[in-house]
Amino acid sequence: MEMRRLFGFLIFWSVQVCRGSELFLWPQPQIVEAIDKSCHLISPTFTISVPAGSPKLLRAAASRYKRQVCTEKWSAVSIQARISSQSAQATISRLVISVSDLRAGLQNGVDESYTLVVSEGDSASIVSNTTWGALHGLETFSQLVQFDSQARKLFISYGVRITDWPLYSHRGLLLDTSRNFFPVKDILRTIQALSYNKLNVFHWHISDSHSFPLRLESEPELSKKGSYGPEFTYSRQDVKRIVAFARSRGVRVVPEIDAPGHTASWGAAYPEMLTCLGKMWWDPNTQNWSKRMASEPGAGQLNPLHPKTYQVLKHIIEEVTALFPDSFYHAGADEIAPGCWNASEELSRLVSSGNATMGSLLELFVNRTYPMIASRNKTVVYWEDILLDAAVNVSADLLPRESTVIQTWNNGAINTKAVTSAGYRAVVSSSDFLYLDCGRGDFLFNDSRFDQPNRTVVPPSLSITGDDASFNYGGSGGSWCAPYKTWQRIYDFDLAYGLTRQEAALVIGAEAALWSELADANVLDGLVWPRTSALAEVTWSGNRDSSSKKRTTEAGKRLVEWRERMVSRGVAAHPMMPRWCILNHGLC
Ligand code: CP6
Repeated sequence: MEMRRLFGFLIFWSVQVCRGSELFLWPQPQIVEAIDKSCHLISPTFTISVPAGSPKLLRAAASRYKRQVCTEKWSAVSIQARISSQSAQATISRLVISVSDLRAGLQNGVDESYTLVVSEGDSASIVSNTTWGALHGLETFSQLVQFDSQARKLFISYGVRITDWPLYSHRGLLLDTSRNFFPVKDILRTIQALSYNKLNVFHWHISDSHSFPLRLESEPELSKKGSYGPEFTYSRQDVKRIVAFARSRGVRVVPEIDAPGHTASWGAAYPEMLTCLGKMWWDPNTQNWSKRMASEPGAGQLNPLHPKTYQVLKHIIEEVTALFPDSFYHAGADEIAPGCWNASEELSRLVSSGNATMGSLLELFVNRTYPMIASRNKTVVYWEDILLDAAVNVSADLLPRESTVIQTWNNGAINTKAVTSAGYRAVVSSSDFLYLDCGRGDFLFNDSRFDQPNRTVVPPSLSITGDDASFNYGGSGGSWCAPYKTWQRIYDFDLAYGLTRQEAALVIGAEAALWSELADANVLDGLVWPRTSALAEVTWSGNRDSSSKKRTTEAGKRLVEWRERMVSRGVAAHPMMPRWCILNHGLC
């Protein structure tokens, strides 16, 4: 009897260590303590319990994640990492969530931390301060689970304690729904995937020069005339659905109605409030035809002297700030074209007589519109151009630092330094690292050199890159911001490069951006994932290991598996290598 017990004990220990106990978490948590590296089964009666008095969204999340865990189909593809069906002995039958403050709202800076323990008996636990931290804990828990397809059993890596919190409070993705339309279901899938990656901001670049897809009660003409058609619009109901879906996944929706530039689409309803609508214009300053930006139909710019401008904006701001509960409202103000305001006789006369400058015209616009937004209790987000554009900018005195956030996009890290050294909070969207649309040459343009008689080969001289450079169809998707930003480049990016400690503290986070001149729902997932996952880790726990070395190679091994897991969850993420490479080496 004694012998049998001892024998059993030895067998127990010999199979206790979990083959392939490597964890494949994304983003990597801040602190992972692997206590005994064993693996357990998920019990067939597995349940997740939430605190009494939990909001509906936490109860819904618990049942969503229970289903996610119990129907998991993914397991590590790498042979070395694959889990062994022999090694599990005990089961996990419960995940218990406790939250100290169930009422904390979803907003910038809310506590998102959590502690996840899977090492005590048959019960795992998540302890967090807020609902939002608990959601992250659930996601991490689900990533500990794998399915052994041979044994047909669910395994969980056991013996881990994870203590986790985000490095940056603002971690997002911009999606442009003006150049091409994205159906609601694709937006919902994207938001779902944001939450898988612990990203917490969906920056919705709703309108631009090409189309105005948002149906507003107070301004129905804008989308009626300015959208691509009724089937290419978002109703108020659509917006509410998107906002509620996002909130239940810990994702904020920040709306952007870009103005005063990038507004040609408004002109379909109200041509009188725009300058330089729908045509190229002669810029007397540069003595040249103005450049069209971002494949614009003519950028279109709101006339800061026209009363209609403020009447329409008042309606838009009132309705949009009410429709979107988030405390951030993005007001745009990027790429204001002096030539477009000069195209108006009234404006150019004012400027040439010395009674106005481009900057003072913008100040006029900001003085009228900023209070409309701030009075609705919103933090106003602007593109960096409002302060840094040499030709058209406003004096910093105009923008209160406590209620303004500046989103940078030019000049690598330099403009982030300019903005934060001026005392503003910054969201970093450097086009050199975070623009997902760059470096693809598929933009349709006319080039008669393709149509030569007897043309049978593509001579090396017909360089698409060279043509791209000479064709002015704007940045997005074309060569202007080439090359294509690889996941490695994104992962390698140091958001606060060259900043003092004080400046760096003003960087609240970053956003990857998908401008949609060359993107629609057909290619959405592949352009966004897994590259935005790279940013997710950079903003959640950083791109360095504990000895401050960049951890790109290690991250790559996890990211390859994370890409597979995202695909198994219905996100059509771009492949990173041939499956052969994942199977045999983990890397090729
Ligand atoms: N649209 C708007 C765009 C861009 C910006 N604003 C853009 C500019 C340059 C590149 C990519 C995108 N298409 N409204 C700049 C913030 Cl390379």
